[in-house]
Amino acid sequence: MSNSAMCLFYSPGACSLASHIALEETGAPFEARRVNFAEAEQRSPAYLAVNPKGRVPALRDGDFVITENPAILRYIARQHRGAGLWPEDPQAEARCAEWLAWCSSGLHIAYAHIRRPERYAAGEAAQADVVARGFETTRAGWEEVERKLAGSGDPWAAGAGYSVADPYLLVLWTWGRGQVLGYDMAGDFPAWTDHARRMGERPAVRRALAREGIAAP
Ligand SMILES: N[C@@H](CCC(=O)N[C@@H](CS)C(=O)NCC(=O)O)C(=O)O
Repeated sequence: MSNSAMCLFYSPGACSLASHIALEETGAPFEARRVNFAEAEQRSPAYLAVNPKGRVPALRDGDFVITENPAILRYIARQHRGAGLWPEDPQAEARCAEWLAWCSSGLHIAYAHIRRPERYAAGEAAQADVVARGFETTRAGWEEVERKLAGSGDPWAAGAGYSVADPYLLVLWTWGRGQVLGYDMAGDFPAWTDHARRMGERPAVRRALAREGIAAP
């Protein structure tokens, strides 16, 4: 366990919400520092000195800075072992790691094709194509999450025990509910919505959602 309070750089509703929830789950004090996307603060020299990639989340723990949600989530869990956020059982651990990898490198990226097509294509027509494909791959990804959760019979993503995979799934659930995707989450993704509602019953989740101004599931 580190001595100083960790500092999370986040933007409301962004993928950093997963790390934010994980920090709340530890029960340890931490600082939540908002990065103002509306003012492009993620590209300001001060923030680039923290995370040269210009993205959130970033976590500062003393002199140590870590970026990338899966790494941050694991770091938080490992630094606060007592919170039980990282499974001990090898298969549950592998399942947790599988979710983290898929959330960040598959599902998040599918969504980014809709939100940030300029990252993936230059011309207007090509970007429109990227967006259209993004809608398809995102929907397919969301449906696959639903199938997995519906078929697992477990309350949490990695099995019987809660883990840092669960907050990540909640972030994506809120994106599904949001204006860009506008999915009928309860109707089309009922198992995922049950999971989101279980999440919403956790005091740590409610605190993080309240701080970010996001409605509970
Ligand atoms: N691979 C990174 C992605 C982080 C990321 O793209 N974060 C978005 C918010 S969800 C961001 O900071 N966007 C700022 C921008 O694109 O300017 C991770 O998993 O942490």
